[in-house]
Amino acid sequence: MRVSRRLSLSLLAGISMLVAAPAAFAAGELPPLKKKDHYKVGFAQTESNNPWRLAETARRQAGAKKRGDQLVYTDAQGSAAKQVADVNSMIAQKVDLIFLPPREEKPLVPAIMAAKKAGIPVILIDRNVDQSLAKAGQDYVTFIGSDFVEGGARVAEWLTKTGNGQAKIIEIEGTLGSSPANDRKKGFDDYIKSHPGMALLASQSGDFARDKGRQVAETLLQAHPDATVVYAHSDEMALGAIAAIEAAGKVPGKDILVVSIDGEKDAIQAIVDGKLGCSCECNPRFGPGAFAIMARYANGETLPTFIKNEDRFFDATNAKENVDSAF
Ligand code: GYE
Repeated sequence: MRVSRRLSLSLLAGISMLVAAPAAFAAGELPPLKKKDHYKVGFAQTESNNPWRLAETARRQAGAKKRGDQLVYTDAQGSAAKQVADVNSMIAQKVDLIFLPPREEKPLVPAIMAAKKAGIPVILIDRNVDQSLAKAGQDYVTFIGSDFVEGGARVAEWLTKTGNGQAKIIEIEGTLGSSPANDRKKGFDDYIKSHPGMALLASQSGDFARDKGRQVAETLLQAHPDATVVYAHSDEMALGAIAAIEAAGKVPGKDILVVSIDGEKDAIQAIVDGKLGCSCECNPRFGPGAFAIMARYANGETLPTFIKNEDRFFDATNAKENVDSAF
């Protein structure tokens, strides 16, 4: 039998495609997740130095256990470079899917692309990436988390109302280049821009950590003795700032009003104690929910590009009854 040259060429091309591209999906299309009873799932945590991260990890472990899935867990210990290496090692271990909170918006993009190329779907949780470099629904499945712009704006609105539109503010930002830090700043700063009495004196990163927050607050309070407010992008940094205010011989809640985000137990207690003004919740307990979303994806459902967590808001009116249930 004589096979035409054209046909044999296209057969060859077909075979080489099969060899070169193990993933059976077109460029720009997401890798599918096969329906299985149990999965091997990667979870590449950013760091474990605060209650928010610990609560998130615990819930993800609980979610895996509930479904009988195997969880491949890594902790990047505050390094985006290690987190990239962690994702690459999960790819080499052929996990079925990766849950990833990208520590910063840009450095994790190549790791997301590598997973896609290997045919492993990625679900971003709690932090997002730069949308000009990687896109939900195209490069990764979806982003599950809080609306950080809204969170920053909610704190700004509470502060504006509480202070009758007057404040001299020091802002302690989260991890530089991370989506919650970028967006919490945007939401807050944009809101106060339309209120001329709300002045932003200085803004600096405290890396979402209590001790760094304390150090930054100490420096900025010294440089701006007229400050009346500290806005911290996380409760841990707010608690650090409260310590710095007290060390400077001032009274948090009286001389300087501190406001923040997360809703962790120590912060809600600080509201009860009158040291913290408010905290907009950022719920870390969405482990089981994320696994349910993974199952929907395996069922072939097209998911929205952003799956938003609903967050509460704590101040003196409701802190007491919420201390015990907080993380
Ligand atoms: O608010 C902060 C944590 O990425 C949304 O990271 C999360 C943030 C959270 O370290 O406290």
